[in-house]
Amino acid sequence: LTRLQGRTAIVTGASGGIGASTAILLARAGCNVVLLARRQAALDEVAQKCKEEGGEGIKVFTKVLNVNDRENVEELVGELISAGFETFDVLVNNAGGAIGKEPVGEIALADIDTMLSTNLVSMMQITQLFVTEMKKQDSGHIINIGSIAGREAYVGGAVYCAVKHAVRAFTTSLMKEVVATGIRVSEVAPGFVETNFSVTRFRGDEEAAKKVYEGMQPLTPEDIAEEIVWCALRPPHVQIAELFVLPTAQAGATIIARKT
Ligand code: 8X3
Repeated sequence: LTRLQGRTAIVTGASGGIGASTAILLARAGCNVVLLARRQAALDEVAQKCKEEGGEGIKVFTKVLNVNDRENVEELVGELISAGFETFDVLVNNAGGAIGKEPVGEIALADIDTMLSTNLVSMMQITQLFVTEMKKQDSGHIINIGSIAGREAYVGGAVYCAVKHAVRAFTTSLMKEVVATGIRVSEVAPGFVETNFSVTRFRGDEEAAKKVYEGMQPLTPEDIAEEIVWCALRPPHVQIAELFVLPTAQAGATIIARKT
């Protein structure tokens, strides 16, 4: 399929996990990629892979961006236009994550703030920037990464589940608002995917993170990247409104079949 050739995709949280895999697959599909993340070295590595996959024909642009740095985010569209990007075709809002598993009553305010601003406020800000451009074009595709946590609230996930439910609500409102335009809106909501997600959730405790996926086969970042790119590759009149993707051994946030 050549539908993404010569198009431009913006991916947040592109330095690792689902974001990095998605950027690489988009490049392979012939798409120009704009990679946003906090860590330059990791971004450079992903950019290199994108260039290898996409070849001479594609543009790869990286920008170190803390998505919570609101002024820098605001400048993004202007910078991309100066760098020669003419259209903004796909936006993958992937940046986000969970911090801690404390019960309500014991959650640090700083962690609440970080989860809200990373998963929600910055996603909303970036979406507003690009939906404005997409409306001018009367085309574009906004793909938000949701989660099983946006469908099912679980013990130890009060804030993360709340923000992912909010991501889902925001995505649905947006889809309804742009129904009369050529803009498509999708939510891709995975269950367990083995990335740095759990390491961050457990504040760097690799052992605790590993335990999450013990005795079961989680999804890989590539699995979800394939789904994201599949959504983007549908013809313009086809909108995958939502895609809920679980490992075969998972049937709910806490319904996991483990082989011991
Ligand atoms: C997915 C992570 O732990 O909610 O966002 O399944 S989890």
